[in-house]
Amino acid sequence: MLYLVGVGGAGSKIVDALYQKNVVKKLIARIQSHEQNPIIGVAIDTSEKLKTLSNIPEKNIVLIGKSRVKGHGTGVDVGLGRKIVTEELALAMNKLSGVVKEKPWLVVFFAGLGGGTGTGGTPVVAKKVKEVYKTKTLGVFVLPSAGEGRVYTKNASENLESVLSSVDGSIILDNNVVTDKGEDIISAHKHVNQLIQGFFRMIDESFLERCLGERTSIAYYKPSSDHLSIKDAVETMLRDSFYLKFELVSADKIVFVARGNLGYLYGHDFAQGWAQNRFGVELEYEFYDEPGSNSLELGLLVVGTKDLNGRFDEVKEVAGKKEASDLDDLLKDIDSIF
Ligand SMILES: Nc1nc2c(ncn2[C@@H]2O[C@H](COP(=O)(O)OP(=O)(O)OP(=O)(O)O)[C@@H](O)[C@H]2O)c(=O)[nH]1
Ligand SMILES: [Mg+2]
Repeated sequence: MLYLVGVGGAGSKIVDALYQKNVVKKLIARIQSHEQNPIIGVAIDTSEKLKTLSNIPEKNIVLIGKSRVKGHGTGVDVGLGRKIVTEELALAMNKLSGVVKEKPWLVVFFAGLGGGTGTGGTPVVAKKVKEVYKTKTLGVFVLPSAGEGRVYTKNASENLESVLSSVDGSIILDNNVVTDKGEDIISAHKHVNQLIQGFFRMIDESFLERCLGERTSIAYYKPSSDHLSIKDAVETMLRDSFYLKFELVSADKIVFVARGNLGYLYGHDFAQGWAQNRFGVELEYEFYDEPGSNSLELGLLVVGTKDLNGRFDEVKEVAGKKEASDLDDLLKDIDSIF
């Protein structure tokens, strides 16, 4: 049994996205199980926005902190997020135990970092889940964009280690990589969520185990051409759909994943030699052949990220400048009044 647990606004929306486009159904079809519900997604949040989710079954959502924040979220208060989740852990765990019929083989947490609920709450739930179910855990975490302001960056940077160390392995993506390309934050959310959705639609249970004990990031790409060199596909993904700054990655290994008609792909040995020369890493293949299919979906799992704090120094600087320039604008406005 596989559990997908979203904590906070971003985490809940991502789990909801996994219920869309049959992602969960496709995963279920691949999981060797005789159980009726081998995969279950749960969303936990302090915001009423939970109720606007349209794909996850209503019985799988848990609104917490009603008496403290009245369904409005914590307002980027990590301490409050931690406190509410700690106080109402039983409520969240009851929801889980109501749906957990047997020991899960893996629990995957999803959260955006920088807000209060996901950042403060995820380590609390993750530790409890490990304690109760004695199971392996993974986290899919999204870093905030500098444009969201200093508080998000500060919260994410100060709590990153506590979040990452609360799970056995992680997949890390960064909204800031998308906003740096000129997209606004809403479309950054969309791109990142679609990437996660696409990637989870392709893989199977054993693939997720590759992330245990590792800090990783992923890419996803559905090519339109039916004849594709693997090297070009890897380059395209690293350029266009890899949402962690590549300079911060010291890849130990890159896994190229493909599902569909593998006859469309060529250049296997060439791509491996190229990856060795270009990045000094092994390029591994994980192929899910669907002969006769007329589609192909591709992904990358990049294993090994450097200390991510460098990323925060840079983002803090941008966030600082942005706030300074907002202040400058304000001062100018005030000046012009007098
Ligand atoms: N990729 C992605 N990021 C999101 C999404 N929703 C919010 N985020 C980002 O996730 C980070 C944390 O925001 P939220 O998840 O809304 O915060 P929260 O955990 O609900 O915390 P509070 O509302 O402060 O209690 C921010 O950087 C948001 O931009 C989403 O659907 N997808
Ligand atoms: Mg929220």
